[in-house]
Amino acid sequence: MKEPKYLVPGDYMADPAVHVFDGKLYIYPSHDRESGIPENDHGDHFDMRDYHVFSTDDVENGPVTDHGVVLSVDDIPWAGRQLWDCDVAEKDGRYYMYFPLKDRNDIFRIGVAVSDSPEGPFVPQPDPMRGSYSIDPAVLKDDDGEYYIYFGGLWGGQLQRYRDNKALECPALPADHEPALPARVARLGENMLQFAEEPRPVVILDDAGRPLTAGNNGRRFFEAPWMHKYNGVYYFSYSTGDTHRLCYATGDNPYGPFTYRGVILTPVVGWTTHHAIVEYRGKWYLFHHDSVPSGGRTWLRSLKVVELEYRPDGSIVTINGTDE
Ligand code: FUB
Repeated sequence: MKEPKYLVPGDYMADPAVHVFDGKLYIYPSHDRESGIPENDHGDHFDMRDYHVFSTDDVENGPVTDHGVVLSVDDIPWAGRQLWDCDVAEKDGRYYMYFPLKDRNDIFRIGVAVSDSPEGPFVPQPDPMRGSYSIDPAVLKDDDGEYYIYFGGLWGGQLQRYRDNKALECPALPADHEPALPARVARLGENMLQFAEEPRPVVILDDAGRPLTAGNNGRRFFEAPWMHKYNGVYYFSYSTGDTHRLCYATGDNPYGPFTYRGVILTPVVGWTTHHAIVEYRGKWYLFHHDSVPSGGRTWLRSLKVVELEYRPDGSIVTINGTDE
């Protein structure tokens, strides 16, 4: 596959989470819409209200099926506003959707909704996950059958409101020379509905073994965590937010620490960048989004896919985004 391809040209979809279930590829995106809310650093303009599920069995040439609305903000008992990036994991034939949503106090929490099918519909639990906060959940099913949930996002994603899993009285970003705020990871409990442990920091180190600093915003974590394994190595990838890159770091276990390795995707048209990395039928793909079709409106994003290449040493070949 030489050129990137738009997957859902008829609608605005973003933040793809992608998995292979029963041999088919399932895409779980955010559903962007025009809300009329002015753009700001809190992300109020990302005022999404439902999720659709898409599937295909031919990423490069095949049709993409829209399975319709599978969860709506109106069905979530604790809902305030803003359904942001979700992910779905399968265990024992049931499908668990993890989604960030602001509660009625305008605090992001992570909820779970359950289905018997990867196509949904998903039925939400009555309450958010205990001890959950911030945004962008992404779940790894590890080879030993354990599941790990990664999450977190700065600025509008509210991660700066927490330290050691406790809410601060005043949100605070670290000084430039201090370690950057990390994403979080927790093993999921047997029933997939709660954390099995206190979330831990996902630390990213530089080549000298020092944590990346907050001032290193070309490399440090901002939002959109994703975890995949390639040749037994754990690849933690993420968006750098205000420098608009997708970067990655590698490690030898799901908790890290991870060592910074490089840039996967340079900036795209639009403010946010977000992704999933998946192997399907022997090839690796980067699913992501940009705002080209909407003429650069940052809150109206379109889903894309492009093939991803690894070098023999396990490094990823950088892909050029659309903002050149
Ligand atoms: O879609 C809203 C937010 O924008 C996501 O949660 C972030 O990752 C960014 O893509």
